[in-house]
Amino acid sequence: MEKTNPHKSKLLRDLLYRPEIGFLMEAHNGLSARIAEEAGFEAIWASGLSISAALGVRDSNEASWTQVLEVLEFMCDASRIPILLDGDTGYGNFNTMRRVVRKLESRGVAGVCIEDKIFPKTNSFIKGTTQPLADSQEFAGKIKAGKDAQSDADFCIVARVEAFIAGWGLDEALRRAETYHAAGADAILIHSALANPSEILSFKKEWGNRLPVIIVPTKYYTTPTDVFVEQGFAAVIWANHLMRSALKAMQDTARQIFQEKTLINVEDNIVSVAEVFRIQGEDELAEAEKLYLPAGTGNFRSIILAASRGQELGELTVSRPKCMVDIKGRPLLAHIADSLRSIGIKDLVCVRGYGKESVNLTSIRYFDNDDFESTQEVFSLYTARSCLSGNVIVCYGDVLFKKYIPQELADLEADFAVAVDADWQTSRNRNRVADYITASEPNSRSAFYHPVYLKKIPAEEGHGIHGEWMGFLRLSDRGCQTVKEILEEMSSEELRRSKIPDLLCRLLSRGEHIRLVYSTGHWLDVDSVDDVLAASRF
Ligand code: SPV
Ligand code: MG
Repeated sequence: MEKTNPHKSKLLRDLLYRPEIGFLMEAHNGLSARIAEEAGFEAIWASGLSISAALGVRDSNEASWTQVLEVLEFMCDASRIPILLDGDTGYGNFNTMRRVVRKLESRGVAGVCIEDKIFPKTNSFIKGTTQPLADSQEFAGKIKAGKDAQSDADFCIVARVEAFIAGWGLDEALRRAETYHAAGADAILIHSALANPSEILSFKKEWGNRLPVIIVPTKYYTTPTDVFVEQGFAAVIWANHLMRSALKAMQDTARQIFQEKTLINVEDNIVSVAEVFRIQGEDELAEAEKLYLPAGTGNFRSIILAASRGQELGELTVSRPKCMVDIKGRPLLAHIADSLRSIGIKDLVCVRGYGKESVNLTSIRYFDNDDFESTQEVFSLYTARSCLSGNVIVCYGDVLFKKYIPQELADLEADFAVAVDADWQTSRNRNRVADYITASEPNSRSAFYHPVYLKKIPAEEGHGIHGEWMGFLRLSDRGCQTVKEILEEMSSEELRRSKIPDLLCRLLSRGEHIRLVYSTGHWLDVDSVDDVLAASRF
């Protein structure tokens, strides 16, 4: 969607001056301009009648010329083909005309047509014969002023001769056309309100090819287009037909919905909302977002694995699973969901198992691992494998964490990434089960500046422990596909007994690189009654 196309005026000039006839379709706003272009038209007639009608006013200069200019700006932005503005009488005298031309050029309009009537004008089909014509010398001065004002040599000024409309004959039409030619007009528009083409044909016969001649067959619409081709007209303007067809469609739809008080019978007769988005260019915006926006988390999904009961919590988990244990008045899962949402992850998926009826927070999609007693986390993930696509953060349903931890994972451009607590000794002192890891290097200032990778999980004695895996796994779309492949490769026994660290081992043995982000503390997995108490202080 180019804002301005420096070649638009050249395209219009070429259309008018080439031997073959050209066709201009009326448009009156950005949408109809785009529709005209998509239909295949080479140029647009920015009709005064249609623009005023679309604005809900009369074709009598009720909309000011700067308001028309605003409309034109949208039309130019929305289309790549040249626009010839129906500039009425030029909206004033020669001085207004100069200013109009400069403004049109700056907006990317390719040309303007002015008619030899008096401001404020009246539409030619409203009591045309009673309409006074402009003094031809004064009108010629307006054309000359416009030509002198343009800075783009290709910008076209079309002189519209209204002699037939006003009830004058061929001689007056020819005399005026010649005066405007001499003043510098680039083309003549000869208008007629007859239901047959006799006036315009007689004009063309006498005028010959002194300047290109444009016609508007709104009233003599039954004339075959071949006639216009044969007589050598430069261009035909279909002057108001998008506005009139839209008007009919809108009237019909409005009446029908008003009468029937339902949309059921109209839906199939109107375009889909998707078509509206298409013509608005949503695709282009989506592509641009990929180029210019930080990846963000808006397109992330999180899969929360929360099928186990958490037997270690004793009585607390008799009637509900660990993820629903109360922490400061709300279930643990609600805190997890809040943290993920706070970094922009809206698509939350939870795999539940034990006490699944009680796991019922809203705005979370649930999958059920009904085999929770005899399976481990990988089986839960397998249950939700249909959600393994796009950017995903897999996490446990029993972990409290500061939101920067998943945020840092999301910010990494990696197919696989895990969060690791470098302060593992503190938790080791608490004598609890933990997944210790070995990394490509220990946490340090330098680790902050370049990529660190997971090397072993569990850490191998001798290689040293560099941290504790916190239960987060970030996957890109390719990462998701790889994990799905591994899940499909696993025997059913492997699927049932594997934990996420087993999955990480398989990724490593396939030669995948797993990025690692260090933090120190700022998370807590709830494994004991003491942890629940600690969680309340978290
Ligand atoms: C317009 O489309 O606004 C025109 C053509 O000026 S006509 O309505 O035929 O005068
Ligand atoms: Mg008009």
